[in-house]
Amino acid sequence: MKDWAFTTTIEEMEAATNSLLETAQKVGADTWQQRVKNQTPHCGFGESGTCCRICSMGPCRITKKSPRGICGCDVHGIVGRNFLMFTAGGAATHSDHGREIMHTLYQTHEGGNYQVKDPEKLIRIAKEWGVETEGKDIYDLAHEMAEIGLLEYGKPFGTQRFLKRAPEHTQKLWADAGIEPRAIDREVSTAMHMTHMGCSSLPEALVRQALRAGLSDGWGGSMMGTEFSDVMFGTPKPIDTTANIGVMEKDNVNIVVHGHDPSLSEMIVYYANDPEMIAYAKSMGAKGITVSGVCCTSNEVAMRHGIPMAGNYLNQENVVLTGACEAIVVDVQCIFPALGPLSKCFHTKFITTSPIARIPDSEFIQFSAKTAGDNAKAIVKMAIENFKNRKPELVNIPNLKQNARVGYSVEAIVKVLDGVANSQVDEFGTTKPLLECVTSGVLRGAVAMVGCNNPKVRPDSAHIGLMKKMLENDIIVITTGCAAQAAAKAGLMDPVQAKEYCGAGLKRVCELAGIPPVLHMGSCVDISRMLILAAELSKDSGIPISQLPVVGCAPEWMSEKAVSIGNYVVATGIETFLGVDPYVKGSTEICELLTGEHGVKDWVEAKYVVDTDIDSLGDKMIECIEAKRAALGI
Ligand code: MSK
Repeated sequence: MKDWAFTTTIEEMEAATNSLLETAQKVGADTWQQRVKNQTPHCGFGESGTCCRICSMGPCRITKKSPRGICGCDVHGIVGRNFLMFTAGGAATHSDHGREIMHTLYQTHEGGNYQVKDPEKLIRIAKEWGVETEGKDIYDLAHEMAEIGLLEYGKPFGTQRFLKRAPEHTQKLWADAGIEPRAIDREVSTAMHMTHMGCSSLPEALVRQALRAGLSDGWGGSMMGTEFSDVMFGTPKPIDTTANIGVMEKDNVNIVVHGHDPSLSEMIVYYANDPEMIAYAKSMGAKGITVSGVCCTSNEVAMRHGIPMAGNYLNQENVVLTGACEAIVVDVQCIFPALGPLSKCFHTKFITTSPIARIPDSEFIQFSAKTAGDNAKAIVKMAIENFKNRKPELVNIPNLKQNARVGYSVEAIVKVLDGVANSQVDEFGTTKPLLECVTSGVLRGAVAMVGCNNPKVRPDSAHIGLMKKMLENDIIVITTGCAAQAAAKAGLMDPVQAKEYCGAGLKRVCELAGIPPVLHMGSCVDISRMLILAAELSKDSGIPISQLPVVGCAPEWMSEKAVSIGNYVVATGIETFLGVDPYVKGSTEICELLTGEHGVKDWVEAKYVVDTDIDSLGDKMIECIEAKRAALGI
């Protein structure tokens, strides 16, 4: 066993949380830890997916005594419909994020709040989409691309433009299975239509549409969200930052950004660095301004500006409990409504900014692309003016902090690895050096680890435990979302120390390329970066994605988005390992379709593996990678 001396342990993180929970008790604040106790045990019908409430004849619950709902739907139809609705919720959410980004792109102009920071990338995508770029003003091109991108949501005919990025083999599988996503909104609407009372109850049809809706997210809405965020805010490059609750600074005004859409946080970061604002903070008795983040908004600004990451999903209450948070500013998704009453127990301003996420007990400052600068300035000012309201006796910032190198977009990964092998890297480079590491056995394979925290799993223990296991076995980890923040908090993205924990092969790669063994690829929508990387590896090697020694894993997932992600990762040909059950165990037929050898596996050459025993899940991932190597004869 390796000595993991330099990492922050789960026990240390829990001790920090416990010290914050003491403050919660002192001020009478409610916390998720208490609410989990109040909600336990969970409803068995809900957990197995066997409760149907899509019409008002029920709700119907399936038992041995009552094997069908009032309409006659059996358990497989009910579980399948619930699974599809869950997926549709996730696909809609991710894709609407992408849509907002396209609207922001439409507002870009020279000298404006939003500008084109990566014109080469915009031109590259425009050429890919067959849009004339010669002699065109970059902002005219941005607006044209924004309109075309927005039409991907509702176009009457055709399939998603980005599908062409997939290897031909994958495209053919999708066509043969009838799951090529058409307009994004259509796939979500079709899913909701199919699950309406009196429509589909055939398990196979429901699962097929779940894959299709998922693909409309991964290769549609999410991919647009990622690609055009890069166009506006810059394509991430490796950058050093810090992670864990100790990034908040006692003597500074602390602003915490939380949610997903980088449009807001980019502006907050900009104004928090404004000398005028820093001077104002000093005039209010602070030493400066610290912006840190939670969840995927944090990932976005960490990747592009090195903004420190205060924590992940189940740490969102912790930042308020420090008593040193002047403002928690949120955009969309993964925001606990609990932040409203919690912030009232402290001096913290809880600021909501999106009409999509209206939450009681918050101050609402509607953020829009047109007024973004003024909105951000007002928020930063509000936080500064709140510094004087702190109650010093409640301030407790646990001293936990790790160094992390983040910012591994596909472009950055290709550049660092190709750069090791070739001094001349062309426009996009190649994944061949990475492939050579894999085929030679220096690296055994790769795991894409994604997803949330879920109180059903000891927070971060599955992410960190599995990552350590992979590193010891020379398996490189690419990661996004709250899984990425778990790694950063633990120290697994420390570019100096983390390589010491790897097997000899992975350690050598890290030393040669100057990378940590766990690569931060961004936020939840940035899982689309992983799809692009898998596609490039497949095209560069001539090996179908499903045969590459690569697996996906979401050991602590919780959201609808995660199910949509799971569906598009599986549908892309990547075996996906879950540590939390997706509410389907009530139906043998749905389980068989998702996890059996002759369900989705027959259509897309990959399936789900569900195991709530995390150690056993890790063993299965390694077995799967080794089996793929053996099948390739490497
Ligand atoms: S923030 S969806 S808790 S990864 Fe993207 Fe984290 Fe999951 Fe939200």
